[in-house]
Formats: sequence, C-alpha cells, structure tokens
Amino acid sequence: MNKLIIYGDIHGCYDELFSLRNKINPQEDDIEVCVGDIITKGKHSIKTLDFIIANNIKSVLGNHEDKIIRYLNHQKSNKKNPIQLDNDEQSIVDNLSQKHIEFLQNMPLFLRFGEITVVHGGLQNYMNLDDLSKKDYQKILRMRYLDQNGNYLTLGQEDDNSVFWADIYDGNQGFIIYGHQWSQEIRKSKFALGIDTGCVYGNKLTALVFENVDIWDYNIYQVSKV
Ligand SMILES: [Mn+2]
Repeated sequence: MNKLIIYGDIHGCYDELFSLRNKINPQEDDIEVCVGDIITKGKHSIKTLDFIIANNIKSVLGNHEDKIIRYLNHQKSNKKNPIQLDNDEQSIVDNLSQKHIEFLQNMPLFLRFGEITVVHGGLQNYMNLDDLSKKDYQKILRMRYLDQNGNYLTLGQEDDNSVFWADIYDGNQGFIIYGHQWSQEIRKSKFALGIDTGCVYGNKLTALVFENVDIWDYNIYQVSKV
C-alpha cells in the first residue's frame, strides 16, 4: 500500500529535510508532497530545490515561491520591477536554472488526495478551489487571521478579536493540511492540520505520513534544526 508523505515548510533547510526523509524511508510507490515555502530564508534553497526535483517530490505553491515567480514575470518587461527582493531572494534568482524555474512555475495552488487537500496558507468557507478569483488565489497563499465576520485580514491587521482561519473552517474543501503559520507543535483543528513547526526559525521540521490516505491514520515524523 502506498503512503502519502507531507512535509511542512522547509525554507531551504536541506540538512533537516535530508535526515527527516531518511527517517521516513519512502518507498518507490509512496507519494511525497510539500506544503510550499520550500525555498528562501534558510541556507540551502537551491540545494533543496535540486533534491526535491531529483526525488520527484511535489509541492503546492507557497507565498515565497509566488514572489519569485512574480518577480521573474515582471523581469520580462522593460519597466522597473515593482517587486523588491532581499539579498537571499536575489541570490536564489541569480542561481535558478531553467529546470528550477519550470518547477516553480508548475507548482499548483492545491493538491487533493481523497479527502485530504494540501494548500500553503488556508481557506475561507466561501471559497471553492475549483472556481477561484485571482484575489482568492493570492489570499490562499497568505491566509492567517480572519475578523469576527470571517473577512480576510492582511499580516499585522489581526487583534484580540481575530480568529485563525482553521478554527472556523467547516471542512467543505476537504481535510486541509497546511503550512505558512508556524507554531512549536503541529496545530490541530476540526478539519485542518498545520504542520509548519518553524524549522528555519530554530525549531523543527515536521512530516505527516498517512497510511491509505486516511485522515485519521497518520504518523508524525520530526527532526530538530541542526
Ligand atoms: Mn509562507
């Protein structure tokens, strides 16, 4: 029986990905997926990208890959690029091969495996993944907090009355596995599991391994930041 293996935000933490994957020891038929933000911030973004491509690991799009892609798209025009890169992002862009760019451009917004849906950020209950506006597409990459009426809040707009999207998500787009918002431990909600455990911030890298693609049947694998 093949397993579904889902990795949390890697952010260029190649050594941790390598040892986490060794611990899991994926077999030929297993499916490996990342929740996005595989690059930026950490030390080894390009090496991580090479490893992911070489091992046929899939990933949904993260906001950090989205930024790089939007930057590259703007570079095709003669106008000044409106997207500003930091030094780390600039060095990634300078070292991207055509193969890397193709991989980044083909990262899907979401992946579905039976009842399991993988996205980077999160969803609002009105959203239908098969019929999204451009605006909703961008929100899904960045979703964290909503106001009391369920409206999207941008980073920094949240206050004591805000709610984390996963805590009011009703499950209508499947059981969601997501990253983006890091916490010390995996974050369990009724219809969602957050698996960004902040490796790049010195905490740990997490993967979930599902047997039979059953939402109740999984094991947690983790390695600490080296
Ligand atoms: Mn993110």
